[in-house]
Amino acid sequence: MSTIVALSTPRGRGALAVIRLSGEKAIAIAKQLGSLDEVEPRRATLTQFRRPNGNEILDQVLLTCFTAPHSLTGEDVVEISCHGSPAVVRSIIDATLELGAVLAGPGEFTLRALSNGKINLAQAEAIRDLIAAQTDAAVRQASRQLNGELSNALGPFKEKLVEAIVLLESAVEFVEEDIPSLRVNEIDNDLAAVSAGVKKLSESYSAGRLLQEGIRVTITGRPNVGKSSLFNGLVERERAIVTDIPGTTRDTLSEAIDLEGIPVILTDTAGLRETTDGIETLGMERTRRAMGDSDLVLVVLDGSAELGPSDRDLISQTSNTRRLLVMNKSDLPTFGASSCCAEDLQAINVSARTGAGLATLRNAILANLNSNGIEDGSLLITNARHFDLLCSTQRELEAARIALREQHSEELVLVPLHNALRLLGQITGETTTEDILSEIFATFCIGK
Ligand SMILES: Nc1nc2c(ncn2[C@@H]2O[C@H](COP(=O)(O)OP(=O)(O)OP(=O)(O)O)[C@@H](O)[C@H]2O)c(=O)[nH]1
Ligand SMILES: [Mg+2]
Repeated sequence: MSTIVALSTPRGRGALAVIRLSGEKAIAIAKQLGSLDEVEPRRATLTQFRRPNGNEILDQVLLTCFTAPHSLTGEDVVEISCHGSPAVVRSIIDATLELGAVLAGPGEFTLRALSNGKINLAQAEAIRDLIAAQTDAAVRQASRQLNGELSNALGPFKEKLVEAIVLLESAVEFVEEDIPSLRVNEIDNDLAAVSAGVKKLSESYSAGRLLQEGIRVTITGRPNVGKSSLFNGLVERERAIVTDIPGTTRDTLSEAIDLEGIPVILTDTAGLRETTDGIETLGMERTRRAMGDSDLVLVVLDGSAELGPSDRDLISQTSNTRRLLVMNKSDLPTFGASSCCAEDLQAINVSARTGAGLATLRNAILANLNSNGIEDGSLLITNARHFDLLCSTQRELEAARIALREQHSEELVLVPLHNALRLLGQITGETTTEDILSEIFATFCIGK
């Protein structure tokens, strides 16, 4: 197996950078660059790295070596903390390449940890998710999965499946002994319990997906209703330009906010109205695109003015979209509180100017997003691949139960049960093919 090298900290300038080597030659390369006879494993060693051919000093570095199998990858691993200049990093990596290392591919360190049995596939994916996590709640879920909670949750399901398979397989071998009906009920009950457990886990994906991907919320409305003011209120800083001139916002503007642990990408948009202005028209096209791409639309209305035709158009255009109506400028005298109520539209009253009603609006956004389970401490499925596998597992289990109840031959029950077991195994990687593995690891970053 080759010796791989990569920068493990972000690119760019910093006080320090960490370069990682893994493989047979890792320790020999470090010793040669540091002119060291020996390095003690798991102890930090301060040394000067020199160019392999020549005496030029590359940097003063801190080395930590881990010998196989007691390392992240299960191979010999060296971590080099050097000064965080891109030029220093490049010259050290070049020097390791000269001494026989090769550049690591995306996720190759984690892949090696996986092949050496240090972690399972669900944990490898949790490492990627942990690195990508944007909020505390997302970090907590990824850490739980990294600790093996998902694999532990699947363990009892697999055991029950194996038990059922063993019973049925033995019945196949002794053809003349039909499975007594008592046993059929017992197996069916076990399968029903597994199926319900798998279903419950897969249903947590609607909340888990929000954590992982974040949700897109777009603010829309006619010009001057206070969209940008509301945007600033929700992102809690003066991010967008606000003026009393209609048509101030020309382009979409997005910011990430944290709503009770859920990452939300909030987008302010150009106000929608009839116009002949070319730039404004282009901006409005972007508004429509943002609305189409979003999980939730906030339709902002001005409560201090009469609803105009553009307001009405927008209200009817968004009637089949996930939306919240927001009546802004509640600090001003309301223009016939009537206009919205008369039409029986439920709107949330806010004042972007005073901040009144923003807490209610935040809660309404969360309530709209089916975020149940994020904060109640349950394990969530956060990964689309796991979700698909759980859904397919459940389908196979139900097919097996039907075949069992309808007294089909044992083989017809066994095929879907074997499928279910294989699908569950794909989550943790026991039954995952090379193609799937390389597809998953292509989504990792280099150095992980
Ligand atoms: N009294 C009051 N004025 C507000 C409130 N929100 C916004 N405004 C004022 O309304 C005007 C328009 O606000 P913006 O936030 O720029 O409105 P917009 O919807 O982004 O407008 P465009 O970008 O032109 O589409 C500004 O003068 C704001 O100060 C509010 O809650 N109360
Ligand atoms: Mg604006």
